[in-house]
Amino acid sequence: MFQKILVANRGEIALRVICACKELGISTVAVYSEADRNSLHVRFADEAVCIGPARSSESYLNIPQVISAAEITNVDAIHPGYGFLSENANFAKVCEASELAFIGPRPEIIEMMGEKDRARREVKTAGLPTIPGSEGVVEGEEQLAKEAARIGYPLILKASAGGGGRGMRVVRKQDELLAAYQTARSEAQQAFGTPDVYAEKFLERPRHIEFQVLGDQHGKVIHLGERECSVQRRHQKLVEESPSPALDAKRRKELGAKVVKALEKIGYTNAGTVEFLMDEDGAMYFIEMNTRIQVEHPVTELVTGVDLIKAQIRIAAGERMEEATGEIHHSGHAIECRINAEDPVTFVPSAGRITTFQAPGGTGVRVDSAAYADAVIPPYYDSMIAKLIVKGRDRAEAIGRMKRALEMFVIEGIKTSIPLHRRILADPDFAAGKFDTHFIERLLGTNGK
Ligand code: MV4
Repeated sequence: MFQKILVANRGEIALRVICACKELGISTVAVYSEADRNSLHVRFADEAVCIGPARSSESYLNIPQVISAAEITNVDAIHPGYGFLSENANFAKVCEASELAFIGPRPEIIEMMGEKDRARREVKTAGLPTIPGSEGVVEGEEQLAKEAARIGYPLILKASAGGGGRGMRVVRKQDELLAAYQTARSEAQQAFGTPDVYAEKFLERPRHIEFQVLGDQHGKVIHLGERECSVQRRHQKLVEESPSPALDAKRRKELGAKVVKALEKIGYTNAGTVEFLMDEDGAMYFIEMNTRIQVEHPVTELVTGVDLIKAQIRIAAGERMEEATGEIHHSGHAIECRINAEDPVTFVPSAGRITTFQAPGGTGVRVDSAAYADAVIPPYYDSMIAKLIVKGRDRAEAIGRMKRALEMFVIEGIKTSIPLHRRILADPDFAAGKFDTHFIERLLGTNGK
């Protein structure tokens, strides 16, 4: 097992990784930017190294600085958290070359899943259902016309190097096709440095459901059920839950088995998430795979009892996973609300000093946060300041528990999304589990703006 791990991240996830290390008896090294000197991840790590100015490109994204900090402190491994360097195949390669274990999948797998059209092809070959679409990248106008005729309308053009909602264009009729293709290519070139796009049939009102997986370095893959992530605004998830109200035990078992088989074929290791869209008829199709631990991992932890960060560390250290998928016991229902430092109406980020921070507790309530009274929220990073996660015996109990926890969460000095979450939890369609990815637009009576 590792003796010392460097945590290449900040905020709640850095603290979460430090917690797992402490429980495993592993020493920790925090890295921090000049804006994060007084952060809790710095306070609770055994050692801390300042790696640069506030701007992430000069600190948390600065590979030479992170590797130097790892070498100076003589760590065995690096946990990248989510965001920042977590899905950077080059960083994983540099770690390998520096004889530091990267706590995540192998670089070739990160690369494969980062090329979205390639990921789609690979998982399709490995047996997962994909949305009808082009065979890989659309190479030129001739192929575009052919693919569009085959797929039909509406269709969606997606940047191969995109993901998470960036670089997409919906095409509703043939006379828009060519212009959309050209715009999509130039936007992809601008944003990602490659113009490659692929095409899929566009699903109008999908639900977003994702499977959590773990793979060890001995060829074994398991899944830990799914998370429902349809409640989002502009591709930022607001509420996640497990299990999904839209999936029954039979379908979970069927699709879960396909996911496990596909990832064993691919040779997937460490934690990962396989994203699906579910159409109005309940059919599910692969869209993307994320090769990192995700923000919403706690809902899976609460319903399975598995500590996913510890699992990641053990797997990276070469341990074998003991349980099979069928030996993971699922119980109850978990919901997470992402609390952001932002205006609940305009969604404008709200940086500044937190004056009051009274987090709720009690039965079935977990708060993952690095915030505290008197902390200053800097304007440079993601606006998420806390995750409020609850567990109940069933969905109704979890909703009741979340409502009371939101009522008892007091944050003053900055604006937060807590009032928006209270509205979501009070909505009859949310309570009935009847929603899709357009739920927030309908709730706000806007198109998500
Ligand atoms: C789609 C789609 C409809 N049809 N693909 C957005 C994020 C990226 N992971 C994929 N996305 C979508 N892909 C087809 N063929 C609709 C979306 C989409 C979406 C997906 C998941 C969660 C929220 C979303 C919000 C708008 C659009």
